[in-house]
Amino acid sequence: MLNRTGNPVPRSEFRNYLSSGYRDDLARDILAGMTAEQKCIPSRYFYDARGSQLFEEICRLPEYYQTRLELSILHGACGAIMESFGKGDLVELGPGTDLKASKLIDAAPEPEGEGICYIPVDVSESALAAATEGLLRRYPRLRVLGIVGDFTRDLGYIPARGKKLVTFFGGTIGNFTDPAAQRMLRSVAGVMGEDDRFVVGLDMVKPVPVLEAAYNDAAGVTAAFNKNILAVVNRELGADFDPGRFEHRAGFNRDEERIEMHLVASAAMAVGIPALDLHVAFERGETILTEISRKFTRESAGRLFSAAGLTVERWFSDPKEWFALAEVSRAGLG
Ligand code: AVI
Repeated sequence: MLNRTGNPVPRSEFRNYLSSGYRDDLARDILAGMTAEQKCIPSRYFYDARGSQLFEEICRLPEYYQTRLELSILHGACGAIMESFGKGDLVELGPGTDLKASKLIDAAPEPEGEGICYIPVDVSESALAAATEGLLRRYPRLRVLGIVGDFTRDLGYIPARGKKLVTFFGGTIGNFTDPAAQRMLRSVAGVMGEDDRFVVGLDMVKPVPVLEAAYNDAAGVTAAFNKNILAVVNRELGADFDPGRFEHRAGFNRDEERIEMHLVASAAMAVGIPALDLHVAFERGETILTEISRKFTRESAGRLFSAAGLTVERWFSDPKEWFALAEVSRAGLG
């Protein structure tokens, strides 16, 4: 394709909208989290280079059914999803690998990515590059607009034009508290038009032993992933957490329908965080909450969506309904 001056239009472009620094956010969150009654560290800080590598390992674990199930559900659903989408902007919030986007692009009515602009949104430019390189090679007509930004606050930068299919895979919506999930879903609803669709991956409520095994794998990868968050705080804020003196604990909270992941102090200790001029005292057995992972039913997910102005149009799931993709539209338009 040529532009007005006769030069070829580049097929990919990246725009960086990251505003505040990662370290400033971390400092603010650690100060709040270490002075709260239930100490906590937000789960977004798991994903430094080592944490992202450990998470990829988790996705391949026999106990961690989610990634495989979601992919097989998408395999069965992509034809129907792409038939109604046709072409336009394919927005992926927090892309991991290029696997899911390529399933969708393969199922598009037109070949080679014709008519599709893939718009991945992620805080990591290298994650965006990894997610898009292979796609550009595989689909010679695909265009890419990478948005380097935080999908919890930067969705306003997604161009308002034509038709959109927004995807949020991996069950990550479950890592948000209800108010945070509401804010995020509302901001997605805010960029959707009448014919646009939003496909969200949801991990569903299932037998507790299956859920708990997925977060307590025999190889100890999830434990290493959990403890790595302390290494992140040490590196970025000069703290002296000793990961060896914390135990990994993950269990299902039936009332809240969520897995809660903690780091448990195995002895009383004091931890210094020089960048915050803070000393944190731990009693033996005291915990740091590092992650919640909510599990849904169709009813609880429907309530979450409708409170954010979204309506479920279709469900896709495996026969046991252990994982599901909800295809939602913006309610009340049209
Ligand atoms: C990214 N997220 C959906 C994962 C989950 O299952 O909540 C993160 C994870 N934590 C431990 N294992 C995987």
